[in-house]
Amino acid sequence: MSTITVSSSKPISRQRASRSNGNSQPETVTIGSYLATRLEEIGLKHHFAVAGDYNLVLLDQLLLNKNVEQVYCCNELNCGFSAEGYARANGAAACVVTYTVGALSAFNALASAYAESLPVILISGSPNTNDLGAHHLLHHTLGTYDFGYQLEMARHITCEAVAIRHPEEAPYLIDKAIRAAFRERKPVYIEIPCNLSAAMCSAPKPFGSLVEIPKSDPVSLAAAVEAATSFLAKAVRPILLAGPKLKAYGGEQAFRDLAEAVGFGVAIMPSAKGFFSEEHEQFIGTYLGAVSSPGCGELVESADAVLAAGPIFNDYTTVGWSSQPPTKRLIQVDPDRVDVAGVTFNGVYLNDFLAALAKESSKNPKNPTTLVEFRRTWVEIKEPSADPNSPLTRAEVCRQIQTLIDGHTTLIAETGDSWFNGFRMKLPDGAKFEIEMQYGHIGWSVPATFGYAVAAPNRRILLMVGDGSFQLTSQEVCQMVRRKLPVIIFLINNRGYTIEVEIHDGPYNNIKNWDYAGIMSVFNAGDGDGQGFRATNGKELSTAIERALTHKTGPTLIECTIDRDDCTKELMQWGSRVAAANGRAPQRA
Ligand code: DPX
Ligand code: MG
Repeated sequence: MSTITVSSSKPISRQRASRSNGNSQPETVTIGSYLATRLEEIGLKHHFAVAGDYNLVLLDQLLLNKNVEQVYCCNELNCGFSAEGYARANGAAACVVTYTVGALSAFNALASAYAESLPVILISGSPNTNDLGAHHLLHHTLGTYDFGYQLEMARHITCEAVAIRHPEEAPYLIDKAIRAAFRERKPVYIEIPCNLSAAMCSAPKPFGSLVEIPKSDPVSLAAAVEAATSFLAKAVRPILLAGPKLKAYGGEQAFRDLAEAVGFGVAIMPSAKGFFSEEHEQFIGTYLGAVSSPGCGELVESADAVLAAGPIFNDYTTVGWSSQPPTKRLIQVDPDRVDVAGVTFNGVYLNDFLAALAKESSKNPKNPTTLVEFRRTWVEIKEPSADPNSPLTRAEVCRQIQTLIDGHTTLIAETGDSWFNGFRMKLPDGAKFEIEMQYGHIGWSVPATFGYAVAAPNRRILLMVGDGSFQLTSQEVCQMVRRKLPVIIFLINNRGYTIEVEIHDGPYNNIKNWDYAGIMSVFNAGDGDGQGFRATNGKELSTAIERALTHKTGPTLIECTIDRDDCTKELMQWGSRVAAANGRAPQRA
């Protein structure tokens, strides 16, 4: 079982103690101070915030803890996505917003954290407890006497939602929510009335260890391992498939151990890119049905056994339902259950199962059949470099970005053709890849990149984002300027929603052009040091990249202008299949 042990040895600022036990440890602290201590203890060095009168006292209280820095965002949607990005780099995150006008915007990002299995803690200020039962109408609400709707809404997009209504309950409810976030790898919601943030509650007691994932039922685990072992032993051409849930549920190392124990070829799903080394000798590529990387799709689809660890088989990842592995050939390992050819074993956790199966499999001979076949058929495809003075193409942009990716790089790919460009990139060991493929909210990547960069300032952070996506959340680039983060943004300006063009075209896919390179001077506004460049050919792009690499005091945005129809062939094929799935006739009764 993997655990996070919470440190209690670090100096922790506890404020406004009313009583002391004589050991300089206060017996009571403010609720805001209690929360700050817990955020520090779970490993946060920052939390994200947008101010509003329902959370101002809470923000004051959080500021008193000098070990967790308050980081500001332009709006609450971005604040939530910044926390989501921070959680990707740091393991968990928190953001603080005001009631309804703020929280309802943050909910969209919280739903993303749910879909993407990230423990994000959303804290919302809320009305004064004196008003709750007093038949008072309050600002920032629906203009009714109902103050419970926000909590109710939060319940649908979190694994735990709590509202503090009395100081005595605060320690219990805060700890309950935080533990749930770590246990379930999902977001949680904590509501704190504006008059309780500085109210006193019991001081934090040691947190001990945060149990990430509960222990499997031993009988069920043994039965699942036995069934899987005999299923795989009978297979002639078995394959392993790494899925996007592998990382969140702590299974990366066990998956690698399993791969090495069985010797099969190993494919990854696109949003599991980076979860299994692309330099490993068993790596056979990215599986995305008909648009898989060369040589990979055929092998996965002809395999007689596929063990998929933490997969998400949705309409996008199955390319419009054209490539879901059939149940009778599939072992599907989910976070808390395992299905072996349609037989379900419950109470079995992903990391336990993979570790136990690796141990058991190491007793049997390896089966490298799919790996041998891959090596026999695989041909490396190299993108040739373009004439530096001819108009910029998508392929040339990707070729140049690839040269920047080393073991300290994180590549973040926004929804759009950036997905497919990202899938094609080769990741050396140590490089990371971030994508929001289950939720797919365009605009996610700009604030998520900001949050990621706050958490990981020493990585080289590259963002590939389309023009349409950028228009949703572009303000957050100003926070990169404010904090002098040397993120490099490749803004692919193809004058529209090209992915939608490939699914179903119409006038709604054309967007207003912006001066994207020029936007940086708006954000610099006299005291910032961001750089903006426009590249219309390969030479201009390489010059802009050179300047970006030496610039350490702010972000660089490189607007890459390409033709509206210049997209990957994968997007075209994928788009037509997704369109066919969307266009199916209604079922008859
Ligand atoms: C939409 C998408 O310019 O990328 O490469 O040109 O497609 P490409 P852009 O960023 O355009 C993105 C656009 C409009 N999706 O093609 S993917 C629908 C959509 C969504 N999320 C939200 N609204 C609409 N995914 C919040
Ligand atoms: Mg576009």
